[in-house]
Amino acid sequence: MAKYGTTDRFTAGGTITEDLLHEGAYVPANAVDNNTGTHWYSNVSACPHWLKYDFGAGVTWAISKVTLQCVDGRGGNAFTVNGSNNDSTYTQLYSGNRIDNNSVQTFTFVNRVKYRYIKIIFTSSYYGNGQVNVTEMEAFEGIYWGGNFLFNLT
Ligand SMILES: [Ca+2]
Repeated sequence: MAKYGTTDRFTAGGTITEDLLHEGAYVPANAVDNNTGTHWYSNVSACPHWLKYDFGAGVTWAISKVTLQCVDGRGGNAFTVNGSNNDSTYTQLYSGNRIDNNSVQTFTFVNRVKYRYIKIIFTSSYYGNGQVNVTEMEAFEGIYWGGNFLFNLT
């Protein structure tokens, strides 16, 4: 069994941005404020829509686990998780689908590389017009010791 850190690395300490201007007051920061009563809503337009989290200069994490919580029938469906250290070239770490609209879902994957930027790209939405909601998202790293994982990550 893989093990993961228990500290959510998507916090108020970094910077979160989006692909296009969000709807209304539903700013990207609402997706990482640990408050399930606040929400990010993408621009009302076709996918893809994305949220990008910058841990900050000199801060990197080998993210291996992401949780996504959506509401209001506008959850993202197909999505990818991507990492970068220059915000230009991204490596895809995970590709999958959320199984329904409104539950908290956890996605794990093998990644041994520490990245400063994590971008989650939604390529389809459960909502007809392509708008995507994220109420909360979290990111956790795999656990290291001496530069190696302590366990089998399969
Ligand atoms: Ca929130």
